[in-house]
Amino acid sequence: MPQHLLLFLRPAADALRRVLKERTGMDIALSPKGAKGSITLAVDTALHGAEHYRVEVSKKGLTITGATPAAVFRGVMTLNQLLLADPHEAERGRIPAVKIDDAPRFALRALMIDPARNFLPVKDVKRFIEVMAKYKYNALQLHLTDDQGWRIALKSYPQLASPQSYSAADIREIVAYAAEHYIDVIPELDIPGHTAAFLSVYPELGCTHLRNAPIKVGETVNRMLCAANDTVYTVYNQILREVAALFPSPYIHLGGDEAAVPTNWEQCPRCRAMMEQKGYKRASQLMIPFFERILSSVRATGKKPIMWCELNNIYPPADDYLFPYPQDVTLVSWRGGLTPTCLSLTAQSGHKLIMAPGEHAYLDYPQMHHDLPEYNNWGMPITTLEQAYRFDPGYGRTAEAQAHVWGVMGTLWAEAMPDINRVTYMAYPRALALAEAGWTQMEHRDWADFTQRLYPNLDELMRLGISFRVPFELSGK
Ligand code: TNX
Repeated sequence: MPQHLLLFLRPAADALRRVLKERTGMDIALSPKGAKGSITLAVDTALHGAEHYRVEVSKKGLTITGATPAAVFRGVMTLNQLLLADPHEAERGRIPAVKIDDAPRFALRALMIDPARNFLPVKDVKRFIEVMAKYKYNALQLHLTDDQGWRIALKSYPQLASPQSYSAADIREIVAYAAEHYIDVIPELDIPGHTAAFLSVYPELGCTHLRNAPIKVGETVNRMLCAANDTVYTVYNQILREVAALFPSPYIHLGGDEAAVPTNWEQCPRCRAMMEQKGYKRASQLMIPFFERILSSVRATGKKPIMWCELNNIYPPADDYLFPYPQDVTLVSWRGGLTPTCLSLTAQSGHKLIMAPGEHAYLDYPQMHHDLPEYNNWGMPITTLEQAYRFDPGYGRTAEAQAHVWGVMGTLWAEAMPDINRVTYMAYPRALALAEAGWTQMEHRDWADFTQRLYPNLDELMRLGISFRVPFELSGK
C-alpha cells in the first residue's frame, strides 16, 4: 500500500483497532505492508461515491474497502455494528461471514448542537462526536452565537466572547478530533436576529431607536443588527474572515431565522430611509440587501453559505411571495408545517436543501408527554422515536423533485439542556432513527426491525454512560 494512502487510512485503522479490541479483545498490529494479512483496509478506486464501502468477512479474513478513506472509516463503523449485534460470538473472536456493499442515500447527515444557549466544554463536544460517528453522521453544526452567548473567542473582536467560550485552540482541537471521525464541523453565526449577546457588547450596531434600551444577555430580547449601518458589515466581514480561517469546513451557516423585523427594522429611522431609497414596501425586504453584503463577505472567504429557510417569518406568504435566496445559499427546512412548501420552492429554484423538519428532526422536542423539557416549553410538540423514524427526507416525492435534497440534520436547541447529559438524553435514541433516515433507502427501512436492532445499541450507550430516553416505544400519550 502506498505510504500516503496509509497516512489517510490511519483514522480508519485506529478505529478498527479500537473496535476489535473492545468487542473481541484482539489487539491487532498495524502495518503499512499488511496486504498479505488476514485483516485488510484499503481504498478501492473502483468504488464510486465518497462514502461507498464494502465489508467482507470470510474464512480468509476481514477486508474493508472504500472509495475514500472516509468510506473505509464508515465500513469500520459497520463492523462495530455487526459485532455489537452478537456480543457473545464477538467475545470469542468470531465475526459473522458477510459481504456488505453499502453507500448512503444522502451525502449529508448532520447533528446540530447549541453551545450558545448552554455552553458545552470541549471534552463533551468530543464525546458527542465519538458517539455520532458510530452512526455514520458526517457533519456537526456548532450554533456558536445567539442571544444567550457568543461562544467563540476571536482575535479581531475579543470583547464579544462570553465568559464560557471556545478559544482558537479549542476549535482546532474539536475540528481535528472530528476530522479523525470524518465529521465536518460547520460553524453557525446567527444573524441578523438572535444577536443580543453581540449587541450587549456593541449596542451601537443595533437599530437607532433601541440604542438606549438595555440588553441583558441570557434574555431573548429579539434585538437585531441594524441593516442600515455600514459598521455592521465591516465588523462581520472581519468576523467571517477569522471564523472561516479557523474552520476547514467549506460551509458557514449564517442563521437568518426568527428576526423580529416589526420591532427593529420597521421602527428604525435609518432602516426606514433605506427602505424608501430601495423602494421597498416592507421592512423584511431589507433582508435582501443585508444578506447581499454579508454573503459577499462569505464568498470572499471561499466558503459556501447555509441559512435556515424562513418562509413565514421574514418573508410573509403574501401575494407578492418572496423567495429571494441567492442561488449559492444552501437552505435548511425546519419550521413545522412549512417543509412541503420549502421542498417544492427549492425544487423549482434549484437551491440545495438540508432537511431538518420540526416534525421529525427537532431533537429538542420532548419524546413523551410530561418528559423533558418540563420548563421552557413554548409548546414544543411531542416527537416520539417512532415519529423520528418515520421520516423520509424525500417526503415521498419523485426522484426529480427530491434530487436537490442534500441530506438531513437533527437539531438540539439547548435552551432547556443545561449540560451534555441532557443533550444526549434528548438526542438518543432518536438520533439513531435520524441516522438511518439519512443513510438508508426507504425500501430497506422497517420500524419493527429498527426497534430490534436498537437494543444492542442502547445497551452500548448505557455501558458508555451516555444518557438517553427510555422507554422509547410508547406512543407518547
Ligand atoms: C427556533 S429552529 C429556533 C431556535 C430555537 C428553537 C427551539 C430555528 C432556526 N430557530 O432559535 O432554539 O426554535 O425549538
